[in-house]
Amino acid sequence: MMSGVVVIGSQWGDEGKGRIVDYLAQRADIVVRYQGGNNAGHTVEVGDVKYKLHLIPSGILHPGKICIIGNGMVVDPLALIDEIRYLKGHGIDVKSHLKISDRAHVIMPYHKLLDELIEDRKGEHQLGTTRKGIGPAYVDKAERVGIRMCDLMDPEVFKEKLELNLETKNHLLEKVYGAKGLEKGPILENYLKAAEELRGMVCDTTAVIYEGARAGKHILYEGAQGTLLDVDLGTYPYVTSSHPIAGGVCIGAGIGPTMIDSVVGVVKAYTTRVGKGPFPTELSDSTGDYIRERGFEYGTTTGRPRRCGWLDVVMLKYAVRVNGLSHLAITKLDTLGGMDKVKICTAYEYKGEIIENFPASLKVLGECRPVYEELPGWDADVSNITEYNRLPANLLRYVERIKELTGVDICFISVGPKRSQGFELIRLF
Ligand code: 2SA
Ligand code: MG
Repeated sequence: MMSGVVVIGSQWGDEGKGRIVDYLAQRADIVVRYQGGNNAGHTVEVGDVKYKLHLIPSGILHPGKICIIGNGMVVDPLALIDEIRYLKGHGIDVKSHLKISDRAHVIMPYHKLLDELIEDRKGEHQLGTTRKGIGPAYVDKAERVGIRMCDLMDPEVFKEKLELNLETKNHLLEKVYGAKGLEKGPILENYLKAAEELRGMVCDTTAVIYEGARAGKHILYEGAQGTLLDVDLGTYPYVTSSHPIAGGVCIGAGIGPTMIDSVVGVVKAYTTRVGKGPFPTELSDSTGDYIRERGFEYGTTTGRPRRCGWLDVVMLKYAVRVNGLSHLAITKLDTLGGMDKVKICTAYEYKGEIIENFPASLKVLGECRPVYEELPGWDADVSNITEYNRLPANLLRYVERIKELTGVDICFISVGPKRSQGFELIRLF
């Protein structure tokens, strides 16, 4: 039996990680988020309720699990309080189960403002960020001027760090961006009030995880965004500022690699991307619209329509490699139903040559043309099938083909968002 299982996105995010985490969380004791912040949008359907989570691990939807916001995350305290209230409104008690790392960085109002101003100023070179202040907060962390949760918990330290930051941030806002600087008073008041509400949950989460692991507890690490949005290994600069890949778990949860037993890459049966940047298999036609409408491909956080395209195995094989994936979980196979043929991109054509390696250069990636393999499609409506053996043969053939092309075992497939619409093929916990 495994004790540390990682779930990451193998594409550009929105692969359905929330759904896979929700399923694995049944048998987990602790569920940990290790990077990103409320830029994430994890949708989980339980009964008639469609939960949208941004900061709190999806494991919170199962009673009794310990959920952790790891040190690698950037936390907007006001957004977190809103999310705690939202869940409370659905009868979910967060406060007694959530632990927030005292080392996690705090998203400040100037981070959000800068995210807006920097994006607007970039014009056509915009990244298409979620404008939640994620990038600027990680910049401050790397620049060593960030404010951490432990600082927020100490009014004196917080005030001092806020003053220091406002001096440089206001200079930047006023002199470089021609915006109005921010006042200290309201920030201090709102943030210190939030601090009191969160205080009971802030602790050294590395100890909770380590002691849990030593006691044989099952620990699930929940990635946000996806491999191709990783600041090191993604389609830079069209990436987020954190490490969604499996390697990010060690840093962002504060554990060693010996504590990870398996890494599940969540793969959507096709590809989507929200935000800018090259996308070789993008379908800017009626097939793309068909996928968007059937798959409800709109940003969970921003509502933006997602760009849709065929499954890209060149990209997926890259994700297999940089995450060391031990298993794949394939989601949203129902969305592709009702088509005569479905396609899988198995290589790229670049300047008349065939390449099978995902390129680093965005200029090269932008000029890559997908080479497709065609497979027969399956019925439009498969989401009411509850027995694996009754799934259409062509759907299973598609799944099998992904396994052959990647050389990775498939542990789970899903044909709908509900808990009953998933099939476990290999048990991890
Ligand atoms: P940011 O805000 O600095 O992290 O944006 C940088 C890039 O990362 C992308 N990004 C995402 N891509 C897919 N899903 C995300 N979460 C939300 C969702 C997004 C939404 O679940 O749909 O609602 O729009 C997510 N978060 C960040 C982003 O699009 C930029 O390309
Ligand atoms: Mg999402």
